[in-house]
Amino acid sequence: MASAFSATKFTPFNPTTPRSHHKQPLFDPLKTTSSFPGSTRKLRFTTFPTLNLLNSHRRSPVVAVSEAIEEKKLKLTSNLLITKEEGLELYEDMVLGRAFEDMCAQMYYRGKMFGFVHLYNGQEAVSTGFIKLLKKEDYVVSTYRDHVHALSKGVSARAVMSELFGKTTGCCRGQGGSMHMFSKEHNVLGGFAFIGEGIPVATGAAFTSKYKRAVLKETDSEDVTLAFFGDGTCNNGQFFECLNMAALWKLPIVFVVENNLWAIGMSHLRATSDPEIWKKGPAFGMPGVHVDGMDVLKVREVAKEAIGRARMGEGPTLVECETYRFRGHSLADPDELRDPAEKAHYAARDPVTSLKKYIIENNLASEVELKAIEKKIDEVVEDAVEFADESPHPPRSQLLENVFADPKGFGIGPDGRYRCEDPKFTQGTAHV
Ligand SMILES: Cc1ncc(C[n+]2csc(CCOP(=O)(O)OP(=O)(O)O)c2C)c(N)n1
Ligand SMILES: [Mg+2]
Repeated sequence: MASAFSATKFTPFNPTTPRSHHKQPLFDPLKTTSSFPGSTRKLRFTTFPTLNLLNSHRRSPVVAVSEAIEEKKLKLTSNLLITKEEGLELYEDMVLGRAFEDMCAQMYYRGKMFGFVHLYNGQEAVSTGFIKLLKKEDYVVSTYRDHVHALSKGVSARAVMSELFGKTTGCCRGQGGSMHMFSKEHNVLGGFAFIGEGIPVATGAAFTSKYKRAVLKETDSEDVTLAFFGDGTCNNGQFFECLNMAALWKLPIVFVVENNLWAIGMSHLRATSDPEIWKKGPAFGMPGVHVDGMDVLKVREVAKEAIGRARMGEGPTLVECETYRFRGHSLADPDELRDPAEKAHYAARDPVTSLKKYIIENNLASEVELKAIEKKIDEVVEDAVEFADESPHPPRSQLLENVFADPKGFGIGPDGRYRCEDPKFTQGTAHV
């Protein structure tokens, strides 16, 4: 059976080969427009002649992951890629993600949450397709759009909602808020507000796993790390540095790009020299794959192989999931910038509705069974809101806990007092 990655084999561009030997015709910026895979938009190249000459070699075909899946379909006795149990698990997780975020919007506008809140509606197939394949010990690193990654990894709706409400029962005791979901128990290493900030953290986690296995000889250590981040973040230096390190040290990590085509109000096509992000994998010596991020089954197929590679010690993979966010960048964004036709194009490909249709059409489960899941999830989300609402606020003293800097610069002791106020501090005998 062909590997989902087989089409990504890296043929290095040889700068000594005369350009006329390359198969692609010379690129004429005035005549050519090319569409980004799946996008309703056309790429518009700027007309700098030198730049275009440089770029003329790079229009290789995008990996058609779907072909690998088609092939698998043919070889299976039934036409199904998933069992009933798997299908229902995926559906439940995606419905949870969607219902949770819709409830967040309501609670935000009712003044129950503070600061920025970035919702994940539309991107559920990525979180579910990847995270539901993980073991508890595996790591997940997210961005500020992190609620659903935490939920998929098993953090309870109560703990995530309470965190959003700023309550003590939240997964960070109410101190992190929407952009900083963290759970030691579930190895969710955080949402990160600065873009790209989570990628080195994820690379560090993967390095730990590799170090345990290769140096400390802990042979049972085969944990995998998933780093989720957006298209805009791929223009950030940390992305490139970490791809390099991960490939160099063959780290057990999957870089999952959630390409929703926008970075706040900046179109991906306007911001990136080569919009096909997956191509940056082979540039660093790792497979790069483009997958339809609105189709949970396709995401899952690619995720299985990438996670499997990482677990087997075969190194990192870069996966670009083409997806779309159904709401504004954050709940403070009126979302007036994006073209209604583009929104409609992706709305018609809603990943939750698509999976439901697939399950019913393939007789995996009945409408009644799926309705029962939706009802159950509604109750889970209602319960999370009630729980969060009734939970206590943290005490004011919590503000000074876990603070690594203080106005005087020497730290705060366990008694809550400035260490520099301890008379022993200047004698060098204080316990710091
Ligand atoms: C280092 C840094 N620079 C700028 C910002 C402001 N900022 C917040 S979100 C964002 C866009 C990120 O877009 P993308 O990576 O595509 O993620 P998406 O929001 O689409 O999920 C920017 C520039 C930031 N948070 N951190
Ligand atoms: Mg984006």
